[in-house]
Amino acid sequence: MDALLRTDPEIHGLIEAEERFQAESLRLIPSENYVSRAVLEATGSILTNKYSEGYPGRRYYEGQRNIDPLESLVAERAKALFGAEHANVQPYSGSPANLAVYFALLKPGEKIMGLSLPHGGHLSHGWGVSATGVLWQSAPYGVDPVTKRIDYDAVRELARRERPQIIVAGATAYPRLFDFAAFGEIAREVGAYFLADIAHIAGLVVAGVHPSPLPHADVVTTTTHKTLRGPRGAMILCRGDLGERIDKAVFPGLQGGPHNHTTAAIGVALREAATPEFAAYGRQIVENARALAGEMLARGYDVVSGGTDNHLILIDMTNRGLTGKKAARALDRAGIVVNANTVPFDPRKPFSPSGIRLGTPAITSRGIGVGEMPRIAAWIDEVIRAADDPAVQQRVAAEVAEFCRAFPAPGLALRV
Ligand code: DSN
Repeated sequence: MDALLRTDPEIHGLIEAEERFQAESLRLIPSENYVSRAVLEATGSILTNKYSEGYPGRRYYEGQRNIDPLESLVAERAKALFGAEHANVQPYSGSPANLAVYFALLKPGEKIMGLSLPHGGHLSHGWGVSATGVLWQSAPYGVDPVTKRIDYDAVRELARRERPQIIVAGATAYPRLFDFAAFGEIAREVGAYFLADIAHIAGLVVAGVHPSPLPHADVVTTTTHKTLRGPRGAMILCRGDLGERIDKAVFPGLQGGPHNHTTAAIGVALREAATPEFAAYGRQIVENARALAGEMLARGYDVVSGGTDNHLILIDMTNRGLTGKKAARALDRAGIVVNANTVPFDPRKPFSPSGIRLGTPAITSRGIGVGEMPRIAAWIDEVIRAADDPAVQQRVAAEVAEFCRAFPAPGLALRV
């Protein structure tokens, strides 16, 4: 980054410091990852210079001789990888992608039925403070109070009563598999569209370790930067007959020009994801998460739903006598990066909730395996027990940095 260093040493310094932090810390936020150098190169390419409002062959600006084939190639890769009839690769990120789906398929004031935010759903699934909960009515479903899993009979009953126009299956903090076939049946029974938001699990779907929502869903949205290990962006996959409505909702409905550098980087990530190595990576994410959940359970932690089927683990800290925020802050000081998270039926507010959320996609990208999970769990436990002890946090941070040296993260230029 020589030019950056010469032009703007302040920004250069912050990026370099962040790179060192990413290299030397255990990144356990389940929505984060380390992209490859190839993805970074495409993201940082000259494609950022070009405007391309419209779609391949139907643009509002000239000079699309390279952009049209690029966008078509990436959309074809998306369709092939997920088995979709239509793909739109222009959404800027996950929330705009979901907004575009509602804008395409619902009239204002119609009803969205998604997983409630404190039970693991996403803001953009109709939650009140999101535009999706302001412009449309919302009838959220939750998880079962005992099992902390989705009760499909309860979802069916709610759908029959509420008659939503769209049912959303997807989550940011649900550690169990989604039964997409069941959601599809319920949606068809009540005459609703079925949207599967697979932002968190797209890489697991590609790897075959989570069932695919296709062909049960009418529309599938995903971000591209979580388990899929691409740049910050999103895609909408849908039935062929809905393609035109979805495309119109993205542009001109909600967005201007697509971010072509991101589109290219999504293409690179899709190519990487179509390899046997990526399938092995997806399997390892889940094995690591299961092993880490088992280690935390063995240390007496209240792992929500008793374990995990995917890449994430939700832990209720109430029985440890501290809030999720306090635990997450102590871990951060020790070089272990997680986020505080609500747990189902949380009596606390989202900014200072009862739980923490951990995930294994990023550490798995470093080649960290099941054999290392006892050590990671022991560090987490030690720091949480010493949440008020900076000396313990500093010592663990040094140990974590040393450990990370043995597992270089993909994409980082810096070798520590
Ligand atoms: N912010 C994402 C996550 O962390 O799960 C969801 O949008």
